[in-house]
Amino acid sequence: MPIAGAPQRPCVAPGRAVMRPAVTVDALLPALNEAETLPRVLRDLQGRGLRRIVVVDNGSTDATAEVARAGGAVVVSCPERGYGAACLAGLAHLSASPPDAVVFLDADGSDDPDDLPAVLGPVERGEADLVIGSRVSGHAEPGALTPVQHFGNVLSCRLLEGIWGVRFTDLGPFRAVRWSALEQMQLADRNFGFTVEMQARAARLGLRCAEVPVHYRRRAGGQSKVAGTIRGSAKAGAKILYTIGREVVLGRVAPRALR
Ligand SMILES: Nc1nc2c(ncn2[C@@H]2O[C@H](COP(=O)(O)OP(=O)(O)O)[C@@H](O)[C@H]2O)c(=O)[nH]1
Ligand SMILES: [Mg+2]
Repeated sequence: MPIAGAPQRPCVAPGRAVMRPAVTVDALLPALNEAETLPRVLRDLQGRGLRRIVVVDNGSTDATAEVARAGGAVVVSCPERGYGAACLAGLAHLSASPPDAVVFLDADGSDDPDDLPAVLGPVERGEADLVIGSRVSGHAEPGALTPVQHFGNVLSCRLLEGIWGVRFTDLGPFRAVRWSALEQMQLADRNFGFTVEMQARAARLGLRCAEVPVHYRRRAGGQSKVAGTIRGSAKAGAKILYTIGREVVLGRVAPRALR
């Protein structure tokens, strides 16, 4: 069932066999020093029916902001480093005129915009509040996901399933979420825990979760800040486990509205 008030008939963008989303969708890309990869990512996102493409410049020291503007994106500045801080700054910006749904993806060229219709599909059809693009059930280019990421995914997803009975195979960055679900979730994690916080809270609140397979490529240039370094992986892993644990505790003690 389409979202109330949204145009119900999808149309096709000229020159591209991609459906225009039947709901208003804004894209949000956190970006820290991604000037090398952003032009292509933004080019590939054009003509796909997105209302706005928002790049959150996360204190970059390169030309990320300029490149993003030149590529047609709205640039939001968030000097406080952290993936979650960047995402939250982007959401705060969107809240002035919220879309029906937000699609998150990385600025490093790893996610494939051709997968956008698949990721948005369940939200558009009114079947899901949160859709995760799974790099595990989809196709990850050799080397795009490290063994540590594979292990972390399996562990986290087993925990999510064991605790809340919701089955995911990945904590991937390419995801679509309904605005009303974001309002309910009140996400707050300011760094590596943001993606898992979203999944754990959606599961805990009984929101409708879905997963679709997506492609995942090695980053197209620039430098990895998380999975590509031992320090980044260790910090992310610890934060992910902490976030799941905290969500369990919150489920027991949070006010009824958040339970
Ligand atoms: N790790 C990290 N990523 C950030 C931050 N701010 C924005 N990002 C963006 O988040 C995305 C994921 O980061 P990336 O370095 O590709 O992580 P990896 O794929 O795990 O190696 C990229 O688009 C980054 O530019 C930040 O403070 N830390
Ligand atoms: Mg990456």
